[in-house]
Amino acid sequence: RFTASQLGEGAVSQLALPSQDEDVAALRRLIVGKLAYSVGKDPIAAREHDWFLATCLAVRDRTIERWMASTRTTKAEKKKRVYYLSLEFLIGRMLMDSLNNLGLTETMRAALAELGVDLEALRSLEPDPALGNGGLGRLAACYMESMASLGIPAHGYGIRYENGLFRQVIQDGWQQEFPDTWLTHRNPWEFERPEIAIPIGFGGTVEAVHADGTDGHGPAAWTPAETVDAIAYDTPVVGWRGRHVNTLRLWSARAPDPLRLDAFNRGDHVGALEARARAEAISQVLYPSDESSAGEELRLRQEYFFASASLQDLIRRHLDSEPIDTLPDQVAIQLNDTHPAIGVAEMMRLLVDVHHVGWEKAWDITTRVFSYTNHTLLPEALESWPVPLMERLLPRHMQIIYLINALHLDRLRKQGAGDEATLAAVSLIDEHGPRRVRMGALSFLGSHRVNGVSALHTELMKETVFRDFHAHFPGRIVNKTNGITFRRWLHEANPGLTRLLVDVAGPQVLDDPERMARLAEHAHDTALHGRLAAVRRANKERLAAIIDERCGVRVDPDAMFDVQIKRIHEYKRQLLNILETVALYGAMRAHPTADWTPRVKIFAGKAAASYHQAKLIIKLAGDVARVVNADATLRGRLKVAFLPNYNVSLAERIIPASDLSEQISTAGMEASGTGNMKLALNGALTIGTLDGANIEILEHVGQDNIFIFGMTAAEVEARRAAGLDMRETIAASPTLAQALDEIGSGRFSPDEPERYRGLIDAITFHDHFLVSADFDAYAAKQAEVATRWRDPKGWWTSAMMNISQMGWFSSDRAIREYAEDIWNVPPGR
Ligand code: 4GP
Repeated sequence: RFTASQLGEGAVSQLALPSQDEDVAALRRLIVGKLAYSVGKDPIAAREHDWFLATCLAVRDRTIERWMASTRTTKAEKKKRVYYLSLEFLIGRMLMDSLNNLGLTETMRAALAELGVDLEALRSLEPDPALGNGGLGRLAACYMESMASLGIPAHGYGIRYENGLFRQVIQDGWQQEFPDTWLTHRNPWEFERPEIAIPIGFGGTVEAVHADGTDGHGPAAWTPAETVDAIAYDTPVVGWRGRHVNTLRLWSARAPDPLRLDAFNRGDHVGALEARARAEAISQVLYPSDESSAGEELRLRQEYFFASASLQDLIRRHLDSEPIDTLPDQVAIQLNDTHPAIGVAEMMRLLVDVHHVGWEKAWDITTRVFSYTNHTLLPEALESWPVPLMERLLPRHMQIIYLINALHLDRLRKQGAGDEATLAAVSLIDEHGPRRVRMGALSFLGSHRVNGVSALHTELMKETVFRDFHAHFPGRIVNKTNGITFRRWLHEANPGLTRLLVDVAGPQVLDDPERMARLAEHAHDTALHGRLAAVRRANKERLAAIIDERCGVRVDPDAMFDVQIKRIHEYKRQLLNILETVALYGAMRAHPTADWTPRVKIFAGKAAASYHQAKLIIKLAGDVARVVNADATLRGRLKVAFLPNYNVSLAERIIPASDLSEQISTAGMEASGTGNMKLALNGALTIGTLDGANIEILEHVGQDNIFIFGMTAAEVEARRAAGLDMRETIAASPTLAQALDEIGSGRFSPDEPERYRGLIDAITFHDHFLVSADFDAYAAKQAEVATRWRDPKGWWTSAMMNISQMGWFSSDRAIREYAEDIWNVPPGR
């Protein structure tokens, strides 16, 4: 009933930019030129990968003039710049994103077709740069895109990891980690800047310059024992409609001397390279966020390396045209979590020691420039560094931190906050046990604004980790609920839905997502339901093919696709979902002829390499999948699939094909979530707890269009205080008891019946994540979901309501809020 174009063949940008695209022939000539002169290949000999490189280089060419124009305007108009410091940028593939934002997708498709090359084939050749672990890194990427789209002059600063997040392979049900070699075929998007080599020091000694009368506030001379160069690599980030282009500058570590020639000539070939290997290790691997002590020193080296390089770089840029004291008028620096927090001390060092600014003035500049985003309340993620490590690696910074701390505590004492317990709570040094520097406290003190990423999370920050800071610095903590870029997560990922929106709300919807609200007026229109269902169906067929290919599982695209995609973590409670799957399976076997709603349970996500329990949960998902998928009595009405190697491009395939979005974290633990937004934007209904941004999604879509269950954050707190032995709870729920018993007794792991005993015992005797406590509420909600599915009119009405109300969750809205309340820059178009 629907045309190919309604179902999403072809690019969305074409709708808005029908004629101004440059012509196909010019683009074709450009590609052939790139192939010859930059890749060095004759078209008759070129392989697909050569065409890929030539195409990317051609697209990159199309951004250059706009890039330079953007920079020129920023300079000429002395616009304030935003610097987004992040150890992670989970940018994903860039070809389709750039084409889409430049309005060139269809022109490119035609140009390549004339050359006998298929754009879709090139799209899948692109490596997916995984320079981040999860939500925090993906948020940084969405924000970079939105800042460019809004025309806010911005630079992202991070590390150019040779190896991003590991590639996940499931072998025998277990997760295995392999290096992710995204750079082997060269990266066509970046410009290497070997001339920008910024020296970064480590270790060594410090001497006061004029010790007399400065009370420790004066400059010091630091002589590092070791120096590593930070080399810049720049990638243009093009905004929507190509109007503005910003820069993502990633640093690569290089040893100043490639080898020790004397050692090499003596025959010690490996020893000659040792210093180099040590230096370059800094940008070798993305650090696994959930690990703590192993390789602690390398992590600190990474953090200081990129923070120092970025600050030196931005100060140099500022001093090209301005004196140092106008820095806060021209520069806003956002710390993406505490990873760049050492930047606060580094800024003080650069100002006081290098640029000869007095201490007070330097502190004033620092706090006006910096602001800090917190992304998690999990204690293991709140960074702190052992004082002896800091003293050895960053001796001058340790002095500076002591002085910041002394002045801060003095000020509080003067204000009458004398009691030592309070002072200990807000000290930069944690004195419980071996002394450590608290990076959250340093970030807080060094910033004029500290933000959480959802309304609930921000309130919890005020009540928990930053309670004492909040009491002394009221007003500093603000909320900035996360957002997602609709260019990638709607226009590119779901062209069929985008066309529908354009038809209903007009092409302006592509620029103004709040216009999606117009869809609400048509929420009951059954013809539109049909069209939405057809778009979803086409997306599900594509996903079904992927599931078949990667998991060897055949699924029915007419079944409900029930999806949980995110890092594997106990607080995210994939286990709750699996338990309910086991319970459902039991019920289906008990009543095989009942009228069950067909479901496909889809999981994807990586576990931190050292996180045993999370890896066991992956194994369990696989074990349950094997048994369920092989059970013919179900007649295909329940299938379970764990899709390996979850990454940005897989998310782009799964999300538009999802019917049900699982957002079931223990309340109070998921800071915000952004997958929840992506799924709702694409019309999936959410089953979720009152956690993170789920609460705000509920407020937008209304309680009839979302399935909320379970304990609130306050109830979780109370329950934890009352004790976590769940034997009574389990005894009161026969369904739960049976599911636990089946897993614990080896029904799904006959080869090793005791495999899950520990997992089940944990839930039974010390259920920190309250899986048991929320099970019945969750299972009951799932039954409601199944009933709603059987009423297509009700289901699609809710889906339309979800889509229509998601405009607010655009990262453009979030960035405008940062611009106004935090950075003090004009909020852009
Ligand atoms: C994540 C949070 O877990 C997630 O709720 C949030 O949406 C996201 O940051 C972006 O703010 N945190 C991390 C992390 O990824 O490494 O702490």
